[in-house]
Amino acid sequence: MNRMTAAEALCHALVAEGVDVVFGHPGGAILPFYDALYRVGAPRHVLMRHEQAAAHAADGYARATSRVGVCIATSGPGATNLVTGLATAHMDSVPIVAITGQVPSALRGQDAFQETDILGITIPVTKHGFVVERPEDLPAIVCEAFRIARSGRPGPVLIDIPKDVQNGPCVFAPAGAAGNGAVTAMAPWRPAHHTNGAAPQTNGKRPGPSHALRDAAALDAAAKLLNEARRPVIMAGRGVVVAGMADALRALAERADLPVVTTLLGLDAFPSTHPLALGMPGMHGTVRACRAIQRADVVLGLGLRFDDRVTGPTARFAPGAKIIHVDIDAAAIGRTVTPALRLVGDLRETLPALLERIAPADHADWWAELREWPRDAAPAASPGSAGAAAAGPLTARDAARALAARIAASGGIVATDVGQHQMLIAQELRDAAPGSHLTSGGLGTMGYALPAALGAALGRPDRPVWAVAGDGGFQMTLQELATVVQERIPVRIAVLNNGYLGMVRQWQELFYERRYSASQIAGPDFTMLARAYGIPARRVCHLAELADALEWAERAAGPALLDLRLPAEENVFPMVPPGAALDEIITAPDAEVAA
Ligand SMILES: Cc1ncc(C[n+]2csc(CCOP(=O)(O)OP(=O)(O)O)c2C)c(N)n1
Ligand SMILES: [Mg+2]
Repeated sequence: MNRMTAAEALCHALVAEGVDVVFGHPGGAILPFYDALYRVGAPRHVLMRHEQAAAHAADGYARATSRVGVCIATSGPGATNLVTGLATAHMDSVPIVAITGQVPSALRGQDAFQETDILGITIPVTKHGFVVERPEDLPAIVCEAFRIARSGRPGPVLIDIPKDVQNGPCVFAPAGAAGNGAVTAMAPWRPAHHTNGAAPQTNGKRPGPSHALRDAAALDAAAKLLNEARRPVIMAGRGVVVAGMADALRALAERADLPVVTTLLGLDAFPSTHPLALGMPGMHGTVRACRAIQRADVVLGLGLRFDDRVTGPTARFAPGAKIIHVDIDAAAIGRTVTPALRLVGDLRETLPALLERIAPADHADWWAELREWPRDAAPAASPGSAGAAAAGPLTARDAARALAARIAASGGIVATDVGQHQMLIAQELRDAAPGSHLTSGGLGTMGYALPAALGAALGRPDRPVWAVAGDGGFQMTLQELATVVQERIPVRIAVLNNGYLGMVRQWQELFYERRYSASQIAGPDFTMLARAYGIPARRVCHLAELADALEWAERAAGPALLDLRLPAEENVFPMVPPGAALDEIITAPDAEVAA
């Protein structure tokens, strides 16, 4: 038992949760915590240049490590700057704990300097929020916040602490803390009727079989549907990655010869070069994945939301299929598509239970049909044309392909931003290991890549980490180059620089008769900018120079930046036009490929 201030107890409580690094930016209302941090000396603090980036860094750290990420901000503008990052994490089920300072209790409700109701503002974009009213409550609240963030369907949790409460007396007993273990190891089983994370503590023990048995009838029914299916398809989402069940998914698919589609956030749940892999579904998915879904008689959805970018109009989604939707979040089931069967539960329970019930099968006729449709988004360049292509300008497709190959070959982690480059990397990345493809899928947050990569690099110092951003999104958070330098974070940065808000321009070209309204975007010379921050940089204009530049960046001892100059008007295909059904997918006209 140690007497101390609540601010000091907060430092100790974070350390007891296993937190090794926090991302934040100080200010008046959080100064007691920063003073305690100075005196306690732990956890490590990374000073971010903007609080949005602090939240993205915590998010990138969490996705790459399967641990809880932590971000810190002062009251008022510091706290509101976190909101986009919290919403990003909330949409993609990423466990983070955000700690905000608040004006002293006596001033609350007076529109005091830098007062804002951050709890109220963040209710729709967090899993839970706390205001700490009494200093002695702080350790238990921290413990509870971490438990909620990582349990069930993970998500962001806010802790708002008035300044006087931070200064108040507190007793800290470390025994209560659970340890910032992997989400997969710590998340307790959540029975179907709990929807807000309020599951009982299990002290990290795996649940017994009784819960699974309760759903035995639904599991039997799901297995029957799958065993009798002639054209089955598995759709796997981020839930498979969160649950750490990529191996079980593979076992299930291989046992019954089941084709596997992986969503943008589930790309790292199943190896993309596996013979059973169909690729990504949805707006920029593969023809094979999209057509398979439309022809399927049974769709098994595992840990995904069936969001609109994946389904297109739900009335025309998988028209011949009975859908089995398996998810830990009961509220996610039936929100968009109407399943024939609902299975609420933890994939660590439901997947093995399903596997037991699935009979070996062979779907040769189905595969004969599936193989008629291309699985690659774009054909590989023919060997004869390679020389000509190398001498010509670098295309976005070639840049993404080379980057993805390099990152995969080095066992790297990639954080992408939002836009054309994001879709190209998703299409080109091969066999990403779980936790190695980080992107803002649900919210589609530009500016995510650099701070997320920075957080991932601190969480996984053993792996090369790349930020791949467009020239538009990069300009939203490039101030974090200073953080990268100050903290000596060896993140590699590739800016896919087409001089446009490329994805917006693509829509304007295809659907607004080329009226490029506000989509042309100027930027600085990114190589000079990087050097101004102290980061070595290279510009690449031709494919022939790319391999060398990638190798140079990979070998750099610290951060490095590549400015990849691309043609202005290249489009990303395949594409399901907005409002169209998945089988109305269009592929690139020849002229596009050459453009
Ligand atoms: C914060 C935010 N603002 C606006 C958008 C809308 N948006 C989606 S993609 C895009 C263009 C991205 O341009 P760039 O970063 O250059 O990437 P590119 O598409 O050119 O690869 C925009 C503006 C968004 N997703 N996020
Ligand atoms: Mg661009």
